[in-house]
Amino acid sequence: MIRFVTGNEGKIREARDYLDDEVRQIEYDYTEIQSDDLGEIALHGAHEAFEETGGEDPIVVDDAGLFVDAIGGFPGPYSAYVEDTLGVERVWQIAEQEENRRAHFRCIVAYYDGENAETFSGSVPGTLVAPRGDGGFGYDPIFEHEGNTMAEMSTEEKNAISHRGRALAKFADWLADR
Ligand code: ITT
Repeated sequence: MIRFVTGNEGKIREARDYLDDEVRQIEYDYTEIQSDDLGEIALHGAHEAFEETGGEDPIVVDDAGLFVDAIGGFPGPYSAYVEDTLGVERVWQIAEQEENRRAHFRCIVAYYDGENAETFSGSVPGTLVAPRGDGGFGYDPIFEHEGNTMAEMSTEEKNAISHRGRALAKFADWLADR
């Protein structure tokens, strides 16, 4: 069993769709250290959650972000804060002013079981567009990849191409080899 630390049900849905192991959601508000490096943030969170929650099953923390090329990778590691404050629609309005609307999502899955610490990363390129679709979560409605926004994809379709899907695939391979 894997304990997946997140308040975001969308992440759990995608992880369950991908992993053979049982995925249990735990809500633990780990300290998000300030860093430009998603891996560092996620690993720190995984260690803290493992130490503080007292369980024995391995912990996974997933840290993700949207990086918009024309504005220096913003909002990047601050994506959750920007979603809460500006909102997804306003991020689109900022991108709309730019000729270059390329962006990518990145995801780091950090694993810690009390002994082994590992990170797995995934990224996906796309283009920002006016919001379309009502699946997925977060920035999915404004992120288009090969003609569809991620909010227009099923969980399975999104996992097949997404940053999280790619990170989870590496994680699943690593788990299977242990
Ligand atoms: P936890 O920290 O509790 O896991 P969160 O939603 O805050 O949940 P992140 O900090 O990793 O998770 O997410 C950063 C932001 O990026 C947040 O606004 C998410 O909605 C968004 N995000 C993450 N993964 C995404 C995805 O697959 N599609 C669209 N937006 C995503």
